[in-house]
Amino acid sequence: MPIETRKTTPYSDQKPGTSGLRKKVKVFLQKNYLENFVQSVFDTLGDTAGKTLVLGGDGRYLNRQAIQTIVKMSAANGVGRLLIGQGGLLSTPAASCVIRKHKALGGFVLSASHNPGGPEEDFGIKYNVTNGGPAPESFTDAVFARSRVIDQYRIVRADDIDIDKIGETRLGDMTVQIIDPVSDYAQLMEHLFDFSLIESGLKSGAITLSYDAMHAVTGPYAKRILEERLGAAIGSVMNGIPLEDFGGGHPDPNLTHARELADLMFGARSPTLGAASDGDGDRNMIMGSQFFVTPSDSLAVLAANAHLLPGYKDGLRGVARSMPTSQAVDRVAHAMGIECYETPTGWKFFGNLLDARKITLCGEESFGTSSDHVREKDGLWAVLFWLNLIAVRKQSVAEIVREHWRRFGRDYYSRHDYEGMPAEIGDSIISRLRAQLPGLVGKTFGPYQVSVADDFSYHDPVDGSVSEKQGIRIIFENGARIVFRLSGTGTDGATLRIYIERYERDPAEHNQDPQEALKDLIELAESLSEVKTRTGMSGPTVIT
Ligand code: VG1
Ligand code: CO
Repeated sequence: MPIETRKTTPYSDQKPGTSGLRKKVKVFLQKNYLENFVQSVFDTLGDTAGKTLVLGGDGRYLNRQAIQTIVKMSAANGVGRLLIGQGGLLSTPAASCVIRKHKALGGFVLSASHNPGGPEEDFGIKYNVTNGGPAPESFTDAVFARSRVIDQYRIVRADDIDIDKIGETRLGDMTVQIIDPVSDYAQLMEHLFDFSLIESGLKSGAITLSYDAMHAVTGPYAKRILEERLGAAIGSVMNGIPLEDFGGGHPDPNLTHARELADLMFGARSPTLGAASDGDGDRNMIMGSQFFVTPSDSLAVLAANAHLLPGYKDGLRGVARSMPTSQAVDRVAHAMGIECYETPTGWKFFGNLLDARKITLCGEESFGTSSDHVREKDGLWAVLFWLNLIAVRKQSVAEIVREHWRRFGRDYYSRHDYEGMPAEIGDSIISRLRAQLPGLVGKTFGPYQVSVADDFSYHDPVDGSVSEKQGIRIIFENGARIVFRLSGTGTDGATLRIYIERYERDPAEHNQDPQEALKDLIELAESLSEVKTRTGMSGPTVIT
């Protein structure tokens, strides 16, 4: 099989963001754009001779084509064995599971996650390392540095391989195994949760379920696990066929983009549990009948109840949340006497804590929760967790959350996104806020006195690495917070994210609309950042 070394010229914009390299499809279609990035990963990895890699994606436009390119480049770079999800599909958590289970060196996950797909939309690629998790910053920085000087890549000249038929083939010296994308993952789930209890709840009709796969990768996983294995009624999985353009929508599970599910859950005949996942299956939205669970609350509830589930019966070692995630889980950790770590946004920061066995559960406000079973956030896992919890506690979602608030207090929380502003304006808002920080401490705004104002920097307790400028925090004496940061996953201009939270201990005050409960803090955040005047936008584009 002829291996070709082809000349190329570098691009200057291949810096991975919060989660891999995400760009418009048109950018990826530029000559050698994908090849440069993939070769930069191989060059960073060094010796891959005889090693196993995992490959799959969320099925979006360009997925199949990119897989063929990576297959041929893997063969040319000496990879020993490639495990590919049938049809080129692997959800992000399933890829993590497969890397771990088959002791692979790592893997490529092709996804732009919750961003829309199609010829005019987004594509993405990320590399996951041996622990199954996203490559740490030291690795992605090295890949970026390499991509800026790369002048050649290696590829074999060969026909495309058949990625739709399960089985083993060879490409030169490399073994290619097309695997069932669901089975390893499904087995792992069965091990963590009480499947027979969930099954009897679903089969008896005591628990009903609607799961929106949003035409993205989790369709086959959800059908196999929820409907076929656990006996949820056929049709419980909505939009279960992965489409290259996700049916034209944003595969982003929130009340704005998962409208169909939200309407159902707030409607008259709502099921016990409503849930949705994103493009690559690592996010989850949880709803009960007439009830929305904020991701930060979901993490706290899972932490408080984990011991009730088979996979976590021995309790939790510790927990972690990303900095902008609400402090609800901190209260649970405190009550349980375990450590709660605060990391920057992005799953890659949890990897070290999980590997060092400092934490068992972790999560982000952006609809991401998971545990030490993989090294990614895991959408369906969270759904199964809630199903198991409902089956054990025999209570509704709303009852479980309200009881949690009574015990721990409620952390009112909301995130306001201002999407699609020019990058310079986004940068100027942040730098202006940063400049204001030293003068803010001690200042009073209505009932709020600033006690801390800084730009979050994280000192990894495991490897000692430091990540700076991870978000502007304004923390008040009473624990309320406003956080500002720019998105690192968008592909259109800049997105400013404003995170607002306030704690309420008094159960009599637990039934407010978060937008009302946080009104004064929201106004303060808008005036401190001048977001409306500087962008000309009348309000956020998405509120979660
Ligand atoms: C967003 C979320 C972050 C999440 C990341 C990847 O990043 O805020 O919490 O880890 O997406 O999620 P940013 O930089 O745009 O705020 V996924 O499901 O898109 O891989
Ligand atoms: Co995702």
